[in-house]
Amino acid sequence: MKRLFALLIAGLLPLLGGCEMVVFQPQGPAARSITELINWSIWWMLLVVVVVFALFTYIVWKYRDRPERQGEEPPEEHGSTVLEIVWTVIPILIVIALTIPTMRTLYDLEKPPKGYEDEKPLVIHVTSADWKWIFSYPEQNIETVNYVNIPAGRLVLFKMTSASTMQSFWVPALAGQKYTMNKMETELYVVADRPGSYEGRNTNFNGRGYAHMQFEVLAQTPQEFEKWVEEVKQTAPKLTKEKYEQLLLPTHLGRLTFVDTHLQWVNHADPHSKTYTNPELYRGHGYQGKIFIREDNYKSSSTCNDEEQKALESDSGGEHHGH
Ligand SMILES: [Cu+2]
Repeated sequence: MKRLFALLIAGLLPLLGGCEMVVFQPQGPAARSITELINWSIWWMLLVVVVVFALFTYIVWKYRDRPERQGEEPPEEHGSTVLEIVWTVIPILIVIALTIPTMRTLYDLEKPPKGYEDEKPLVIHVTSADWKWIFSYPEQNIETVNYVNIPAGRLVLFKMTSASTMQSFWVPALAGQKYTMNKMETELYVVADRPGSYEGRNTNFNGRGYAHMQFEVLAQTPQEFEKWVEEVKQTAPKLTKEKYEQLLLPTHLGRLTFVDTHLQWVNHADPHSKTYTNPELYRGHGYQGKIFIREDNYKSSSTCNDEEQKALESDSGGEHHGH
């Protein structure tokens, strides 16, 4: 038995060693405040677990069957006001202790982190498509696919949207998860403490390519970043409209780099933008992606006939009201 237990432990140790708890190793102020909140919550949960298990053990031990009791049962308690107050007030206090820091953190995450309030952010537009991430640097006039370089120690503002279905942007080492949605914009402030490579991924299931919808955030020194921008400007091909439409097809792509950004033709965050969602590509479970047809103006042409169009106009499903 002992040997079995030792074997089990020996077998589990490498698993634990290989497990990177990236959420508990924050590399920026936003992720740090989330980690602090998680730790705070874990302490309170531990307190509850410890108290409950201690009481359970004590009660089981205290009221165990003993020979001198001879099957005698302890008296039942009825309506103890003191106990009622105790087990109502304690949970309320715990909920308050969890709620206040949670709300404070959530609201703080919407703003630039402390110490960066007055800094002008580097704005990077994030466009998610099936199944890739497109990053546009309007100021630098360059665009990347599936990787994004940022200067470490500088405030970065990601303005995020989706060219198609809803996706979710998460770089656990740097910030919390946030959704990207077509025809609307979500914002995420990020600062990386120091240079390093961080993994980002989509966390919202959106079809068969979902699992591999990953990207790298490379935080560089400001000098390295400037050098990289210059290099891209000199060596990368120009982004054309045809090339961009190809990018939006539901495919996996490696890393790509371009001069110019797609923002000159379309900003998918604009409520009146082209959706670039081709309903034929969403033919799942025997249904075409109906909610997309109505507003679909893929390449400015309608793909459905008049009857279909009428049927869809009377159907109010699929409306997306703002948040
Ligand atoms: Cu939405």
